[in-house]
Amino acid sequence: MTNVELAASRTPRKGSVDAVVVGAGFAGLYMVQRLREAGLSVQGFEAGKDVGGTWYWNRYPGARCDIPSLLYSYTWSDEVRLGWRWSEKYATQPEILSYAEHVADRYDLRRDFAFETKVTSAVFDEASRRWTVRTDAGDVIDARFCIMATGCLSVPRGADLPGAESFEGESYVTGLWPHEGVDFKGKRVAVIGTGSSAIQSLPLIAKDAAQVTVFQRTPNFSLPAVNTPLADEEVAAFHEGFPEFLRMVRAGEPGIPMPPPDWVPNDEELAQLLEGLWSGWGLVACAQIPNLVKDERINEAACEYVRGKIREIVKDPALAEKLIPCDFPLAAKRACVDTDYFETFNRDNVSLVDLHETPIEAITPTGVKTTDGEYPADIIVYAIGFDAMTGALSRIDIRGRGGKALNAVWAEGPRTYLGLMVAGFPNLFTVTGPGSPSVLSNMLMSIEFHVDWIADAIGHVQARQASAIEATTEAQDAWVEHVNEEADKTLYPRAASWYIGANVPGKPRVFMPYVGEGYKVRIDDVAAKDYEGFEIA
Ligand code: FAD
Ligand code: N01
Repeated sequence: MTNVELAASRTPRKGSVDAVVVGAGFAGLYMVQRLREAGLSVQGFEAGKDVGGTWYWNRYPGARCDIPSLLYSYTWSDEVRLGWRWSEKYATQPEILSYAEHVADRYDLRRDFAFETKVTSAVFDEASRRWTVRTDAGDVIDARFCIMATGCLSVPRGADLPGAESFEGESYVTGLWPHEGVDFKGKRVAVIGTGSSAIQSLPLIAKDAAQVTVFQRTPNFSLPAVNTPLADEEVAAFHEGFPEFLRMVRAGEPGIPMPPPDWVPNDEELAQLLEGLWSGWGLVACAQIPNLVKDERINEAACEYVRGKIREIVKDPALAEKLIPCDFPLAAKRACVDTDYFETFNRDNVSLVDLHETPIEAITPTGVKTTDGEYPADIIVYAIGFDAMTGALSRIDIRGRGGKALNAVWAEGPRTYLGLMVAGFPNLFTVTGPGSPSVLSNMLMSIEFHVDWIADAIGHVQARQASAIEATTEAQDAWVEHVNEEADKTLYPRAASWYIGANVPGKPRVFMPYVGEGYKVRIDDVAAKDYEGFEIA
């Protein structure tokens, strides 16, 4: 049933609540729980049929987390933590989805959500200082607070290549994968894209398909997951160290051992750190290399290390050179964590088309046509990424004071205070919004930090018997400047990545995540200083 059909099939909700929460991923689920605990009435909306967000939508073969599962877990419920046993170092999508479902069951969170319902608009009324939220199912809900837990990577780029609609075979988008799965057996498959989604799915697709052609625009850095089942001892050790881990992350420390910031490793030490990249600790190993994304010498050494590994793995030297990334620093685009990605190119049924040499001209009814000719396919897999960080917000007609549209205010790129609120939009919060570390962190930690901060801020507003909290323009301007300054100290802006919106034609190019240190301490400090930079009316 489409959302429009669904709208006709159920009675639209009307009424008043304290808070609306949009999204039932890890952010929306915890947000609802915190607001309920504070005694607020909540209405949640979720476009999907059930909870899970990212892990509900991204069901492509091989989908897994790239942060070790024990760390990619909520910390707010001891009962959930101790009652859940991850089976592998990097859990699969079905297991992570079961975890989200488990939490929803345990806290009966579905009760407050309307599923298969997209929020279409949120309009602030200055007189009442309340939001009116409308959905594609005809709901009209009035709320004091509106929390956008809409996700940073929740709007997949569709099959938008020229001629895509003419393709007569099957086509799939990794971020909207069918629940019943896809049968690749005996099929000729075209995979477009070489980001994390393609890198995770290619090895499994290639095992089933008759033949796979990978269409690569930019080669990518990928580190081996060396995934293993989790041993009881590892789990026990994690739980034993958990209080200290929690203390560290709550104190704003990264939660993993980090090198001293001023340590400049000598060649021998650096060589040892680089070996870590192939140890199976992927992004955690990257974090161990001091100034990896600040120091060109160190970054280039890391790039060369990975390039050397690709040359070792891929048997055909010409093919290896095509797979080697050389035009952006390691980690300036999110490094991928894979199982047998480069090895898969040694298979007889896998070939690579380098789109830098021969760009795609069009999708045809029977395959993919490049300047070099046509590659016939039965199935096309689009692994071409997301309208990241602002995509979900920009698809909702959000209007703040004076009827100003968020899309107009953000026409030159997103501007927020702390990634949490936007000047001119009182009582509207963004969980892991642009201007916060979000996608450059273990997202579950960032989500918890934001949800806790938002719940406390709402509690503060209520305790003062106030009706609105809003970021001041001055505080927002200063924060945006600081976010940009911090980004400019790094190598991040050197990659044409989705962090700067470079993957979506026409999107303003602004570096969106916050890369400075001590973010959690900052937002706690702002709250402790009576919400410095916010006006409470
Ligand atoms: P989401 O999980 O994206 O949930 C947002 C929800 O909001 C979605 O379900 C969406 O349908 C809903 N929504 C959006 N707009 C509307 C609307 N208008 N109306 C109604 N509903 C709406 N991060 C890590 O830290 N580690 C990882 O290992 C990791 N792996 C990832 C793997 C994949 C394949 C992807 C795509 C992302 C991964 N991420 C990872 C990032 C991941 O998005 C976050 O870790 C986390 O799951 C985000 O949770 P969320 O609740 O903020 O957003
Ligand atoms: O998307 P991407 P993704 N024609 O944007 C190419 C998280 N995640 O879904 O680099 C041809 O990274 C594009 O090429 P280029 C993680 O945060 C995590 O893979 O723009 N190709 C690129 O190769 C990740 O970073 C996991 O030149 C086109 C690819 O498509 C984020 O989600 C798994 C094209 C898109 O790569 C996004 O990952 C999955 C076109 N028109 C996702 N347009 C984990 O491992 C784009 N491309 C946990």
